[in-house]
Amino acid sequence: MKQAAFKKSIQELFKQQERLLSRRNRKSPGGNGIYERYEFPVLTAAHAPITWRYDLDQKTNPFLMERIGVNAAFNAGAILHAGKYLVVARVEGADRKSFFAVAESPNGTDHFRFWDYPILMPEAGEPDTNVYDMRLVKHEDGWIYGLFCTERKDPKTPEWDTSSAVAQCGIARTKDLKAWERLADLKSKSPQQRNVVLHPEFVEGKYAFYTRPQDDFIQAGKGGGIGWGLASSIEKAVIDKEVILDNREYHTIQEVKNGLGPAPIKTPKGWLHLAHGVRNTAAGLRYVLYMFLCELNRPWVVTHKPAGYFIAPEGEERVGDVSNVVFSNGWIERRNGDVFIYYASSDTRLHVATSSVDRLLDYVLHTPADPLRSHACVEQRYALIEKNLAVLDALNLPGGKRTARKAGTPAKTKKR
Ligand code: M1P
Repeated sequence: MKQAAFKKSIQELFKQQERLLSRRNRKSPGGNGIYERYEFPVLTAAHAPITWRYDLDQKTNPFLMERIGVNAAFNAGAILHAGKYLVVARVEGADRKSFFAVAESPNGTDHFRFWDYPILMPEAGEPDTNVYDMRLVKHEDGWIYGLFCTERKDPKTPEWDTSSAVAQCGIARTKDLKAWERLADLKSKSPQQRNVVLHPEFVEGKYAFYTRPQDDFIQAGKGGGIGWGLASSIEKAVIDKEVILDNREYHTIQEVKNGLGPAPIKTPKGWLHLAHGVRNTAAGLRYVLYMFLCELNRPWVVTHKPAGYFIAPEGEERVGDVSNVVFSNGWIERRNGDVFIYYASSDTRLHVATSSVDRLLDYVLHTPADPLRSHACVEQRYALIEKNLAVLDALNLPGGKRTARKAGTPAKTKKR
């Protein structure tokens, strides 16, 4: 290839990517009144800068090949910092290793662009094999913390077992999301820790953590869930005692496992939480998002929890590297009370959904809890139907109480 043609090919690469990066994202029509989805994902593998993937030197890459591919950009921590919407995405290379990278948007719903370099997270003690799923927290101590999963091969497994890993919680802190100080990994009594989140305020003068103290031993309905524990130090955080705040439970969306999403939002009614629940199906695990509310003064006490899922995979979200998954570890509360929820689908891409603290509180406070039995669920629905039919009558709208038939009641036939 002549030098001019090579240069033109580079320009074409940038031009094509620019179309994607500058694409406007609009709210999808419809919705359920709780939140709005958006037309396009906000971040994908194709958003990764050309300079991270291609060798642009004609001497060493005469065919202008992608040299270090990016496979996915998904599960992202999120923060509003210096007026910018920032997400710290889990970027996965073609080599399967994940790393963190900051992408910035002026409005939180589109025009996300990665910063020039991904984060070179310092290693602490034993090197991490893989790091992923950062939760960002502006703590009242003045630091921004990033808590993430650090995975290493399990040293106790026999040589033939090349997939068993030990997952623990890595902790790093920063003031600007550029310079990161790595602290010691969290120590707890659990052999595996994932989905660990730092509470934004001190509790009893200590750092408070949401944990997930369980093995990856999957057994429906047997203990485990989202935990809560305190540590005196953040530099060498040790949790001696964990209590379970939200259990796994038989025949619910979190039968197999659950884990907290982002750090909670403080509201006048309590700490608002977003989490993921996992159940097993014939097609494999299904990950959905759910919400709950905790007491302000005792953040480990759940006061309200709507039944079922808040967001489940829909349309193209259903398919990806790990299909039938939605996962969220980041949301942003704006000053006006809007909430931008960043959720990833099928371990492949990142989306946004928008709502507000008022709407989310209404959802959490007034959506009925899971009564845990089909019969009780139908009774719950009957109460809603009865109420609605009366409302339709009162409003003089069709479909009200006068014309309604209960299931199983034979239709009235005209006498001949
Ligand atoms: O593949 C789905 C998710 O699986 C793990 O989450 P959890 O530990 O809760 O099961 C993580 O690897 C997460 O990144 C991934 O999205």
